[in-house]
Amino acid sequence: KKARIDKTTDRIPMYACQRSTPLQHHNKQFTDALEVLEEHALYRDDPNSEARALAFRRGSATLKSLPYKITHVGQLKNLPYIDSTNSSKAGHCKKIITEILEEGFSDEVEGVTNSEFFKSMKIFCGIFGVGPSTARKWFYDLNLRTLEDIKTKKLTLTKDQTLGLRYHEDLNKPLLLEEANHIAKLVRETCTALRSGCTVTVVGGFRRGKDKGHDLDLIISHPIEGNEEGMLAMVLEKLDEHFIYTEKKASNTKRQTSLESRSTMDHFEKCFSIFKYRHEGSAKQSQSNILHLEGTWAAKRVDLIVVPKSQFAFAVLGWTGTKHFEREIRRYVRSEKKLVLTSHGMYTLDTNESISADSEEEIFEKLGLNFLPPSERCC
Ligand code: TTP
Ligand code: MN
Ligand code: MN
Ligand code: MN
Repeated sequence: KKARIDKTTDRIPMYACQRSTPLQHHNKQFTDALEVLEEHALYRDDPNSEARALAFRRGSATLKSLPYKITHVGQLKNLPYIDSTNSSKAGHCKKIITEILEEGFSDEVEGVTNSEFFKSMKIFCGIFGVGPSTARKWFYDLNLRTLEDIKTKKLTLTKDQTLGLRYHEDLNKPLLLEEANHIAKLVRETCTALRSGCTVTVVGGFRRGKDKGHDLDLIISHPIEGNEEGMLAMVLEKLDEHFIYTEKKASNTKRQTSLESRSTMDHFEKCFSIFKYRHEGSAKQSQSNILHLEGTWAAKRVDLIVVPKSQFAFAVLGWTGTKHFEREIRRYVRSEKKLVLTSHGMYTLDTNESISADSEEEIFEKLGLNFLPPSERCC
């Protein structure tokens, strides 16, 4: 087995969904650098930036799946999206890795990291409700640079952005596993009390085994098809005092056809929310500190998604991520299997027939893929 791993000429599968990618890997120095360039590309607004970003992510994803550390340029030979004779984009990844191997750092990456544009865009996009296009307007049109600039300037903000600024400090602290488990438990107990048999499943980064994240993603479902209906409104009402903000998205029951599958957005009834997380022992703390009579709490992002049983396995797969894993498995399915995979189901590309599945394992099997547990989808 060891010999197989050390042979650099061995072919690494092209698609990230065909190989194991653990959370902890051996090439962080290189993948961090490539992901800075990916992030920078996503901040920019030229017609090629999406493709550029993807190329950096693909190169990074290849490195994350290697069971050894890259120590010399020769090991890059034949690596997908890094060593390719006919791709200048792969060449760019290779150039960066080579620079880091030879100099210990990459001039280009350092230049981007230290640029005013990158630093400001990172701050602005770190505000809940702000994306690259708003951030670019603030940077270029209004000449804003810092969080202070945003707070002091009388900007027209959306509801999201107003709250994003108000709770900026809280929302930019990572949500810890222990806190996520507390919130999940509360939502689960509330749901099952409202309707017996209701299930609440942790998806997103925490399902992949991360010990912190930027939010908590929860799928609400029920073993009897249809019994999940109405759960979102009920649980939000029951937990009203626990939420600072809830942004509800109505479900779009129109069946997603293969024609619409390009859109990565799904059609589930869901809610992007800000949760008022009360710290453990805060009541005790408040007694000893007269200034904090209400106890201490922090704003935390929680996503709730309501899913009918027949789509549950697909929704769990689609919401477990990473975003790159989802992109890769969908690309594999379309190109190699002539099927369409979404968070709602699986369909034949030509006749749009639905193919059902009751578990993630069954989906992988029907796609001719070896099963990857969530902890191996960290690409
Ligand atoms: P995120 O919560 O954005 O990311 P994450 O949980 O992987 O990482 P973090 O710890 O930073 O929160 O998204 C989780 C998954 O949900 C991701 O695979 C994409 C998917 N998703 C959808 O399918 N539809 C949506 O509308 C959104 C917002 C996410
Ligand atoms: Mn998440
Ligand atoms: Mn995220
Ligand atoms: Mn989320």
